Amino acid sequence: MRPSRHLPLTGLLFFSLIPSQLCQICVVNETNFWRLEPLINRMLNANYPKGTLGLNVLLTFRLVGIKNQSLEQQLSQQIKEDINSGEMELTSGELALGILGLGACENQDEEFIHGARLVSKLEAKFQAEIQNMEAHDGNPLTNYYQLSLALLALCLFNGSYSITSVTDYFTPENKNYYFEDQFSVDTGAMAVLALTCVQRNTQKKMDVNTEGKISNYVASLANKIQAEGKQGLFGNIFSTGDAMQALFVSSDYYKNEANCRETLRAVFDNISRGAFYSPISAAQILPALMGKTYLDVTNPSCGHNSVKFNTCTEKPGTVAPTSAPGNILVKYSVRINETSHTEVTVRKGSVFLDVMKAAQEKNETLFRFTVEETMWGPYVTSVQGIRANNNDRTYWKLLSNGQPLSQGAGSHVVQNGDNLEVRWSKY
Ligand code: B12
Ligand SMILES: *[C@@H]1O[C@H](CO)[C@@H](O)[C@H](O)[C@H]1NC(C)=O
Ligand SMILES: *[C@@H]1O[C@H](CO)[C@@H](O)[C@H](O)[C@H]1NC(C)=O
Ligand SMILES: *[C@@H]1O[C@H](CO)[C@@H](O)[C@H](O)[C@H]1NC(C)=O
Ligand SMILES: *[C@@H]1O[C@H](CO)[C@@H](O)[C@H](O)[C@H]1NC(C)=O
Ligand SMILES: *[C@@H]1O[C@H](CO)[C@@H](O)[C@H](O)[C@H]1NC(C)=O
Ligand SMILES: CC(=O)N[C@H]1CO[C@H](CO)[C@@H](O)[C@@H]1O
Repeated sequence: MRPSRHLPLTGLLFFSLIPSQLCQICVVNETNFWRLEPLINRMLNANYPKGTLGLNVLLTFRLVGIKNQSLEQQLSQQIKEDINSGEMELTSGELALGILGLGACENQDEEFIHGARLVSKLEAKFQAEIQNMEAHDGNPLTNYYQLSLALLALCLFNGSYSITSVTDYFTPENKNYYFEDQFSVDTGAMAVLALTCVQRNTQKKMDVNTEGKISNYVASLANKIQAEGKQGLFGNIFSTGDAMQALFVSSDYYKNEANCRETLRAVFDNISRGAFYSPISAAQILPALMGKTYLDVTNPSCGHNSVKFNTCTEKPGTVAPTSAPGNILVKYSVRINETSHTEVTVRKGSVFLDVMKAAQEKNETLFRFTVEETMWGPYVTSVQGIRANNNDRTYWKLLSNGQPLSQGAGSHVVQNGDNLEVRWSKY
């Protein structure tokens, strides 16, 4: 764990070295690099029909230093075009991810960030989130995962943000860290990264009182993340990458080698079972496994690595169900105040969304629905014409046999006899 080059230890340099040294705690070693190849191949072989769908992937490729010029260029080109066309309004989190990805590890896209005034646009979006909270009972336009991404990008790219807003809105008790009273590990982790950046930002002078507050927030959120730990995972497998990053920068947890081994074992196990099938899930876990955090995006060490991966670039089969012969019968219901039931027959290997489509064909009035394409796949936005709304914290919750799904409608494979449900809910 020695610094790679001997440079004079000026005060400033010393400061910038501390964080990166703290990060080199729990990293996959050379013997195990092959285990990460499925993650990289998922990202390489996916399609990114919209710029926003590749945001996390661009950031991850640059941050961990996987060099693939053609994909990198395609992804960065797409996001730039999306931004220039102005056709669709980016959310705060999308723009923040765009800035982090475009600006990661000092590359030519930095000119675009300045030219298109992306940082001041993000300042406005951060403000708009806060205004929405003031107007709508403390509910942001999007969510605290995105608010945290926005704060992080502003902090790393010299944007301005008000310290008072930070201390007012990021208190660990804020309801936006919780969904249905359950602490959201992903959300808390992103906030820890953002608040840690704010803490370390020497540009912004803070009084002792404010400094103390922010370090209390960080410590408390890190504790909440650790409290959600089980068998090395935090929250679930899909939040563990973000949680690892947060713990790298905010706690001693991974200084204990046993903790590191336990997490890596669980993650390797999940990789080998194909759990990180979607490129976004691969993109969210890979940085932590290579000892990187989003705070490293502006570090001189960003993108440096000596790893040679064996990548394979053949297109995988379609994500659609393997056309196994035979049909299965499942129950499906839509629960609002009353419940509408039906039974549908779908092909073996079908996903939740196929069931929704089959039900819709049976009775359009009861079972019509809409989805929106997101990085995680199709997000169910309305059923029976009733739309999810962030101002009211309403959403369509997906369940199977009474249990909430840990994947979306486009990914969750259904089994014969399942009792599937979409439930009008409040988070
Ligand atoms: C905020 C959030 C929510 C909010 C979204 C509304 C809001 N106020 O923003 C609420 C609480 C409603 C929610 C619901 C669900 N969520 Co959610 N959510 C998140 C979270 C914390 C941040 C998403 C975000 O803003 N990302 C940043 C922006 C820039 O990216 P984005 O893709 O454009 O964001 C949009 C989509 O992610 C979408 N969205 C949110 N959750 C999900 C889940 C799925 C499967 C899809 C397709 C889309 C989607 O909402 C975002 C805002 O519009 C992520 C954590 C993470 N690691 O990403 C989990 C996460 C994406 N959610 C997850 C899940 C499982 C769900 C549910 C399926 C749970 C359920 N059983 O019903 C439902 C979605 C059901 C549906 N209607 O299709 C999982 C997905 C895992 C996977 N492999 O698919 C994640 C990763 C959490 C986790 N660690 O398990 N979610
Ligand atoms: C790499 O890590 C594994 C466990 O994660 C360990 O068993 C092995 O000894 C390590 N190898 C080297 C070369 O450090
Ligand atoms: C980069 O990725 C593309 C697919 O996205 C692939 O066709 C190409 O061969 C890759 N190049 C290298 C050098 O791995
Ligand atoms: C932020 O500002 C500082 C000081 O002006 C400068 O050294 C640094 O390069 C800037 N960072 C970015 C990402 O623009
Ligand atoms: C459900 O019932 C409550 C109380 O009767 C009513 O206020 C609400 O509007 C109903 N919700 C829907 C979506 O119909
Ligand atoms: C759909 O369900 C409604 C309510 O139960 C019923 O009135 C209608 O006839 C059904 N339509 C079809 C096409 O079955
Ligand atoms: C989908 C999947 O493989 N999940 C597994 C991830 O690892 C944990 C701990 O090893 C298992 O409990 C999950 O079943």
